[in-house]
This record gives sequence, structure tokens and C-alpha cells, in this order.
Amino acid sequence: MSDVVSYQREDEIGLIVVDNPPVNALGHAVRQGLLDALDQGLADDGARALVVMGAGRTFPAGADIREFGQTPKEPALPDVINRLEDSGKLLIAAVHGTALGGGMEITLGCDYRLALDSARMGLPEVNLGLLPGAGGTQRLPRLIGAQAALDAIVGGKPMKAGQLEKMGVVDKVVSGDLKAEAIAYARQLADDNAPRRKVSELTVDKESNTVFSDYEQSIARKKRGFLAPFHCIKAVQAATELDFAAGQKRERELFTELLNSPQSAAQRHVFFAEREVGKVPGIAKDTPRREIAQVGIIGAGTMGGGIAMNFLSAGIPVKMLEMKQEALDKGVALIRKNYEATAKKGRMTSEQVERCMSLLTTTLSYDDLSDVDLVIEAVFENMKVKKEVFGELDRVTKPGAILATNTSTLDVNEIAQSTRRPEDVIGMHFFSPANVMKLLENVRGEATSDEVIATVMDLSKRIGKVGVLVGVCYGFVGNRILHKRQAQAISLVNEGAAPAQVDKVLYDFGLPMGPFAMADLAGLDVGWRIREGLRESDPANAPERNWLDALAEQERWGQKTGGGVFDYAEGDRTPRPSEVTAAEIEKYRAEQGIDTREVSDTEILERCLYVMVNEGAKILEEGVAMRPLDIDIVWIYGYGFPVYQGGPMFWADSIGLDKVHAKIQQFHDETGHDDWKPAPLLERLAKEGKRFADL
Ligand code: T1G
Repeated sequence: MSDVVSYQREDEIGLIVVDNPPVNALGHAVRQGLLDALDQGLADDGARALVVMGAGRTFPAGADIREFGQTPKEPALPDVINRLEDSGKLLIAAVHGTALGGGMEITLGCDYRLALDSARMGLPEVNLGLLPGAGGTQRLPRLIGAQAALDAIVGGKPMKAGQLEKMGVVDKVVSGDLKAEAIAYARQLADDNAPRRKVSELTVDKESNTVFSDYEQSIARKKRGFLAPFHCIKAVQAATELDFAAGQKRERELFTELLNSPQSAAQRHVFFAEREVGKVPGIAKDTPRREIAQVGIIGAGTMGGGIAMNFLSAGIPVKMLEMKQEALDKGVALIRKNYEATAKKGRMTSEQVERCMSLLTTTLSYDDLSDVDLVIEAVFENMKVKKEVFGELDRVTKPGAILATNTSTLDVNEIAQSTRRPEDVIGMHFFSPANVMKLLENVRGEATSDEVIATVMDLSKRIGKVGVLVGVCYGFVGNRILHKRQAQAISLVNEGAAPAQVDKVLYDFGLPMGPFAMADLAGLDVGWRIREGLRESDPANAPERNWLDALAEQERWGQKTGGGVFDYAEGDRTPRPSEVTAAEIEKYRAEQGIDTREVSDTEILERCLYVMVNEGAKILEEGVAMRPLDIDIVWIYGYGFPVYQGGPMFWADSIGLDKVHAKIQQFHDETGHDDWKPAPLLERLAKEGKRFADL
């Protein structure tokens, strides 16, 4: 008998129990164990019906993702489920926790499905660049029709037990003791001589002849560049055109194509990376955490308000401080406006809006922050102002309170040194809009204690963020790499490319927008003011004036002024090439005596991405990022790097570091520019034929 699947009989009912912590993943041993337990149950004359269930926290949550990419071992899951469905006894699935992917497919191979009211089921394979490969694309449409199956499979979102009962997937929803409920239900079915119900023998309702082409069109924009969603549609279509066996064969072909695709390898990398970033090497699992029951926010501007919403939405009371009442009123009004907009879209109830707003209080006095557990400062990006704020916080907050700064560029160590408790100071760099963007760069200072780091990393999850721990340097991980890419984009235009050409190359690569459309969204004035500041404070090292400065000086600040690098029609965010910009670029090239040349799309892609990889390697050498996967997650959740490319460091591995290094060396030989000086780490890995993933 396998040690991950057991069989026992209780009250004339055979129980097949999967026990493979943490999530009962359907690895090889579990698949074999299921067949062995099934055979035992079928041979057990005392068992009138069989129940399949999971031990621990959940029904099987899918295939073992770690096995993908390895040589597959028999029995394969589709065969296991076909055996379950063809077995000679009534089979009931009893679901708790999250029956996902292959787990849900097992339930579809059973005659009846019972679920706890807290359970969820779904087919999220598309999020791994895959499709349900164990009969899910053939059985689910037979149960709920093609349209609803497409929503479930292409959407990949888990569904609640109650919703599934309404859809006819779950037959009974229970609460309390699942095993007892399952045995009682199985006995009832046996007593009632309930019929076997093979889902594979059902036919699929196809709502219309265009349901599949319509669906493809409906996701074309949102799923641009992805492979899996469109393979999912093809598989469900096969269910409506072929008999079950042929459909399952087609499903397997499409599944195998995806499994062997670079996209799925990238998305599986991201699945594990997203979980790994939360673990901080060197900080023990049992490091004490501080309780965060109340939070103070300094600054009620766009960032302060967005940050506050994360805590309010997580049920954590917030005290918001400002210097003037009208700034507070404006900040509170913006928070309410954002919540009401979400409610209008049906993603919140008005009760939930009121509950969040009821957790928000405001103050004009620092003394009112004496009882909070954490304060996050989100004031003007100026060191003098930051130090004044932290001086006040140091004076009023209780011992053990965590003092965090939302700075995106300033030195966290210098801010910490302006207090008597630098060990309690940390950076919490939210991304705008802070209530929407999932990424949170948590910045550890030289003195930041393990307790503060562990507390803030856990808190990141609690407020629905992906927290990545980074070190102190200019721009931390995300912006530092972004600055290098933007610099390359500008150089490429100086040398002959058009801004629209550069943007199209990166857009086609899968980024939500190119460098110049992004600059127009953020506002050309932001970068210009920082450069002007440097030109005043440090003229010797200040950046040279370029055509972007010329645009900013003409108040072409981007979308907000109807024109920046690109032109924007009233109420339309579509970037259109601008004659003003073209003229400024021409003027700049002439002033610099630049002989322009044809710039290829390949060169644009290589220069914009390889400079990111090289900077990423330097960041790893300096310890500003702990692992390459931290950089990948920062860029995926903070800058829209396509998940199906896996992040800049994973992508570089997929290209081959020897090839990346050789090109970087060539760019360095050609330009002599420091940004192209190959990072020693990259050089070493390339020479040793290794990958960043081997670090
Ligand atoms: N395989 C291997 N490891 C898994 C796993 C899986 N399916 N799911 C979770 N883990 C690990 C995870 O890495 C972590 O490890 C620990 O379990 C706890 O997870 C044929 C092709 C179930 C909702 O996509 O969505 O079936 O970090 O931190 O927040 O059609 O995990 O502790 O070392 O995420 O409570 C389809 C994936 C597979 C579900 C729990 N299934 N898992 O969330 O804990 S493809 C999925 C999840 C498939 C078939 C196809 C979540 C969860 P560690 P966690 P959680």
C-alpha cells in the first residue's frame, strides 16, 4: 500500500484518502496509490460505494508542478481518472479546501460530488501556461456547456462550492465534518440505488456556432502574446466536435505542446518564484513577528491614500495624518471615490465600502500616532522633509512601532539615522496606483532588525501584495533597472530609431507599453524636475540636456497635457507620433553631430533588455537583490514584464548567458559605456556555461 494514499472501510463505505502534504499534489506516488486503493475498494465486498477525499488542509490541488519538465512516469493522470470513472462501484468525491487542476478533474471522473461550503474548485492550469490535461476540457463542458466551461478554463479562477452547486457541478454542499457527511451521503446514494453518472457519456451543449471564435476575439487584447488561453479554447471546441476518446486525445496533444513550450516553463518559474520571494534566507522561520493592529499613514496624497486602502481593505484600522484639514478632506474623499468606483463595478458591496471607510480616522497631530504599530510615511520626495517627519515619529510613536518610508529614490539608511531606533526603520516602496499594483519593494536598511523584516514581509501578504525584500541603492531593484532601460531607449532614438519603433518592439515582446508611452504616462515633468534639480545641486555630474528636456520645457508632459513624446487626442490614451517630437529629436541630433543610421528591431530588443540583465547581475553582486527570482518578480508585478517570459533574469537564461554576455561585451567594445561593462557575475556564469537559476 502506498504511504500517500490509504484505503479503509467505514460503515460499508470505502474511503480512498490522499495524504501528501502540503497540498496533496498528484505526484507519481499519489497516482499509483489512487489506482492501488481503487483496486482494494473494488475488491472489498463490504464497500457499497467509494469516497475519494484528501487529508490535511485540502482535496488534491492539482498535478505536482515540480514533476513538469521531467520524464513523465506512468500511470498518467488522465488514465487514472478514466479508471476511476470506469470502475464498477459508485464513486463520490468529497471536497474541502481547494480542488484545483487535476484535483478537480478527479472529481469530474466521479459519479457524484459533495463539497464543504468553504471549498473552492477550479482549473487554473492556464496560469501555468498549460490547460487541464486530465480530461477537464472534455468533461467540464459536458457538465456545464461550452460557454461556462470556457469561462472556467480560460479564466482559470477557482469557484465557490455554492456557485458550483448552482452550475450543477457539485451535487451537495455541506458544513461541519466532511468525512461523516460524505459517508452518510454515499450510503444514501447506495440505499437509493443511485445511478452511475459517467460525465464522459454526456453530450456538450454548444450555445452557438461562433462561441469559440467569439471567445477568441473577446480575449485577444487581454491575452495578447499568451499561448495557453487559445489552446484552451481549441480543447473545449474539440469536446463539441469529437467523441470523448478522440477529444481526450486532442486535449493531450494540445497539453503536450504547451508543456514543452518556453511560455509554460516561464509561468511555472513564476509560480514558484512568487512563493519563494516571501522567504528570506538568513531569517529564521521562528523569528518573532510584531502585531500590526493599527497603522498610521503620513500624507493623504495619491500615494498615501492608495497605501491606506490596502490596510482598510484588509480590515486594519488606519490613522491618516496631514498638515492641513483640506488636504485630509481631499484624501478621504479620494479614498471613498475609489471604493465607490470599485463597488460600481460590482467588485465590492456598499456595506464593504462603509466598513472600510469606518476603519479610517484622520488627524492633524503627530501625538495621535502614539498607539499605532506601524507608520508609513508618504510625503514629498525630499530628504529634509523626510528627516523632519521621522524626527517627529521618533518622538511620538511607542517603543516597538515600525517606522516605514515609501521613498522611491532616497537613502533609507540616511532616513533611519535621523532616528534613535534605526533598527525599527524599513522602506516600504509601493507602486502607483498603490491600492492596485501588487508589488511591494520592502527595503532593508543596514540596521533594520530581522523582526521588523519578518513582520513586514508577512504583512505584505496580509494586504494582498507580493513583498520582495531588497537592499538600499538608488532606485532599489525596479527603478534602477528601469533607468538603464530608459537610457538605452533614448540612445537608440538619438542614433536613428523612432520612439514609436522602440515602443513597438517592447510592446510586441509583451510589455504593456513601450518606454516612451510609459514616460508619457508617468509624466515627462517628473524626470525633468529631478534632472533640473541635479543640474542645480551637482552641475559637474548632472545628466546632459536632451530632446526630452526640450519637450518638458514646452510643457509637453505626456498624457496629462495631451502631448509628450507622443500626441494624444482628447479623451484617448492612444499614443500617436508627434511632429514636435520628431523636430526636437532632429535638432538634438544635429546639435550633437550624430550621423543617424538604420536601427533594427533586434538591436532595439537586445539593447533594451540586455542592459536590464547586466544591471540585474550587478544588483545581485551587490546583494541589493538576494536571488535572480526576486528581480523577476519585481519586474513582473511592478513593471508588467510578461509572465510568459518569466522575468528578465529567467528570460536571459532561456536565451543563454553566453549569448547575452557576448552581445553585452560587443556593445561595451563599441560604446565603452559603463552600462555595458559586463557584470563579473554574468561573465563568470557565461564562461562556466551556467544560468542565473544555478545560483
Ligand atoms: N505542485 C507542487 N507544489 C505545489 C502545488 C502543486 N500543484 N501547489 C502548491 N504547491 C506548494 C507551493 O509551492 C508551496 O511550497 C506549498 O505547496 C504551499 O503552497 C493535469 C496540468 C493550492 C491555492 O495550479 O494555487 O493539475 O513554498 O504557498 O497560499 O490538468 O498553492 O511551502 O515549499 O501556494 O495556501 C494545477 C497551484 C496544477 C494550483 C494553496 N494546480 N497551487 O495556496 O499555499 S497543473 C494549481 C495553488 C494540473 C492537470 C494539470 C496554491 C493553493 P513551499 P502556497 P497557499
